[in-house]
Amino acid sequence: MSSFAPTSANPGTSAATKYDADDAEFFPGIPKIPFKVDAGPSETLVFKQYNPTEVIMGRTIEEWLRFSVCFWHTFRGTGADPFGFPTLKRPWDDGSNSMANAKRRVRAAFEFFTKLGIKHWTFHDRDIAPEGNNLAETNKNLDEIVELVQQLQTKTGVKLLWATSNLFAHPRYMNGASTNPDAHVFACAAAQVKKCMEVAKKLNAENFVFWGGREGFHSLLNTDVRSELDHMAMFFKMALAYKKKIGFTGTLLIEPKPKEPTKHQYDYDAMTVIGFLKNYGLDKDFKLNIEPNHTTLAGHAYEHDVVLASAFGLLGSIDSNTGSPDLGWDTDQFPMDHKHASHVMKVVISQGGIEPGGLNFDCKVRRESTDLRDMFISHIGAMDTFAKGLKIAAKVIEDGVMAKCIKERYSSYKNGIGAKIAKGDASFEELEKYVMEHGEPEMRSGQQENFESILNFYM
Ligand code: XLS
Ligand code: CA
Ligand code: CA
Repeated sequence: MSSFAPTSANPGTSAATKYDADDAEFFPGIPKIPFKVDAGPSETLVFKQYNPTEVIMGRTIEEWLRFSVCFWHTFRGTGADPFGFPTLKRPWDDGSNSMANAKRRVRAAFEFFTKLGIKHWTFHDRDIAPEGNNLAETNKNLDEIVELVQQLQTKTGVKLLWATSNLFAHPRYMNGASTNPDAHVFACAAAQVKKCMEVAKKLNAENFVFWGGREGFHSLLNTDVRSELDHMAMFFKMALAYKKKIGFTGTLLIEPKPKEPTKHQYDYDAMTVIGFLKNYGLDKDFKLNIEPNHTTLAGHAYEHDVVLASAFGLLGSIDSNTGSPDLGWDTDQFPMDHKHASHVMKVVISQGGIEPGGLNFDCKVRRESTDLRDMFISHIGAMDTFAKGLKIAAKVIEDGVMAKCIKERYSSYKNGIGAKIAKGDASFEELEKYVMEHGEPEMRSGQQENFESILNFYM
């Protein structure tokens, strides 16, 4: 998660005026990115794999992938880290919290989406508009920016994949939002989500995300975990009630993450969230937004939570990024690994697509990647990675070799005693009798290396 704070790359400058004109160009010299079949390795501003109109398994690549740019990293990220000042200087951004600056960022973003050919975007309420001195002022700021956003969405055809409320940056949320021990803070979070949901409806958002960065604890000593979880469930119930009341049709998504910024977060991983939703009777109305960088932080394989969420019919959307395998924190890097992408796309194809969700690039360029071109190159590289991952996954599925091996591995549940177990018709007594009669099972190889070799064939 990067800088949401108004730290500035070039504080105090007001040289941004040339970007205030309606027809200002923010990325001069960068064309609309084309697909080029025979591009060489150093041609970076072209797609080499992502041909949006190519049809794979009955759908265009664009329809399968539903890419989205996130506003926070790409248009609010400054490259600041706990040890160093901002490094990313965007010429239109004077670092101020002014409305004029907020508008320039939004207009720069829509030029970026259009040149990249990405049809979706995502934002936090507080990324796009500054907080005012009180809730009424803050809402007014948001309304003003949303007007502009609405015009730009209409003009460009770019849609809002999801909106979310930033319930973690403001000091009032230091002890949590819906899990805060102070009910007054809970009320602030509720008021904020209420407004953001109205905005989401106005902008035709296809989903609405909840990420609980401060919903958790640093110490069990001062924490009543059961009350906090009950309150969080209550919060989600109110959000659902309000969604229905205003007729917002987007899917509600919860995004798991085990830690960072809080030591322990309640939405630890996919199975924890699924258990929570089932416990509080929310599993019919919420799905999951899975971010693989969070999955690996939870100690699982990259694709683990995508697989688990999908297995329970709850995979709603994906924040397609990656961590660094040799680091233990949330680096939000652009995904560049074909094998990882193919694992994810295999799940997406198998569940019949990710719509109304998508693949949101919750990714930031490294603080050392300071050129404006790097913003494009990073997205292009990740889009090509997922396009290739899609093609690999489609081949794996169409060939059916792996599926056949898996089917064979579980074939004992297809008839006889196995079929009875699977149907729920068997009992312990009957199974004991079965073992008495049939003795020890045969050793059956798990064939992990065989599966790995088959997958490598398609890479
Ligand atoms: C932080 C999360 C966050 C959510 C949206 O780690 O990834 O960015 O996606 O609040
Ligand atoms: Ca993250
Ligand atoms: Ca995310």
